Amino acid sequence: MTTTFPECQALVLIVDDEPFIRKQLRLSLEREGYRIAEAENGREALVAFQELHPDIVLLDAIMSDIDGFECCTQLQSLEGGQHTPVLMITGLEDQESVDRAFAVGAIDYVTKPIHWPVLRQRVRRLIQQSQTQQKLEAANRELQRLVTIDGLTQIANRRRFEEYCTQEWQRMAREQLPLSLILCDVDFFKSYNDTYGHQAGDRCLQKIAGSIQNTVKRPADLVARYGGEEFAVILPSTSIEGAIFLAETICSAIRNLAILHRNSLINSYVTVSIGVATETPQISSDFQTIIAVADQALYEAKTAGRDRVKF
Ligand code: GH3
Ligand code: MG
Ligand code: MG
Ligand code: MG
Repeated sequence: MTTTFPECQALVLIVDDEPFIRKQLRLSLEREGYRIAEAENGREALVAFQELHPDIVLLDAIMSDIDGFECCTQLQSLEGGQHTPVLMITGLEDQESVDRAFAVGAIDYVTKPIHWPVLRQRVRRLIQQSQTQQKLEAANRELQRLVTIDGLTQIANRRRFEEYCTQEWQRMAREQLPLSLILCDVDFFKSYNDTYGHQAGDRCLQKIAGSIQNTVKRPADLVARYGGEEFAVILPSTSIEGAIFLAETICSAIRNLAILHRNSLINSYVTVSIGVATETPQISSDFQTIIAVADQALYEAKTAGRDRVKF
């Protein structure tokens, strides 16, 4: 009884200079349901690999022009090359050839004449392993995203903020450039929740996060949710003047969102208070000092009447 494998939609690239071998491989693997592409030398294989992104490469060792070993070496440096299993199928049985095949990146090795039931299982297992590996890597990337993004506002979370702050603080110390920090706190937000409900409060935070993110243009600048209704912007290589300008832009952008807040004690809309700090770090120091300075400025913005920037 022949079973068809579930991963059979996979594309197999067969590379061999002997047409008869290619034909045999094609027929037996097509029977399993795999899709097949062929190349008759190393050069063609490299082109086909880049165009077709196969799930596995079955590679002959001895071929004219680029041989299997050289081909395998070059495959590793192509996009997706590290993730695609290469199975060497060759008449060479000596230890040196086997060692060399593994050294250049082949993941498995079978010798000719081909033992078909074994080849079938090897191909199947290599494709399965590679698919599992890719799912795992995708899951890891998603996990990495989830641990650094705030679920409510979809901007960086506190963890990411601290990570990035540490990194940029050290970079600015090395390059002796100023790092600026903006701390932004929503005014009378407790009473906003009390007036409109917690869900409306959540939507308000989403709008504010989006608005801050929109005002920040440089890829190196990071907008983060620093606490409940507090946001932070890290601005590497930015002077105090640049940071104040951006803070003023954020302050008026939030005011101009015109989110109604009838119990605000200063006007009828949601506003924010902002503290700004700039420092050219010393190698031995850490970023807590700049946070303390920005926090103090934020406190001054609050006590001076809110809806404003202090530094
Ligand atoms: P101030 O102008 O002095 O900043 O007054 P405030 O009311 O904003 O300050 P306070 O720190 O007393 O209140 C912050 C409020 O933010 C309290 C808390 O319920 C609310 N808050 C924090 N996180 C969230 C959240 O994720 N969703 C909602 N809806 N509210 C939040
Ligand atoms: Mg050959
Ligand atoms: Mg607060
Ligand atoms: Mg507040």
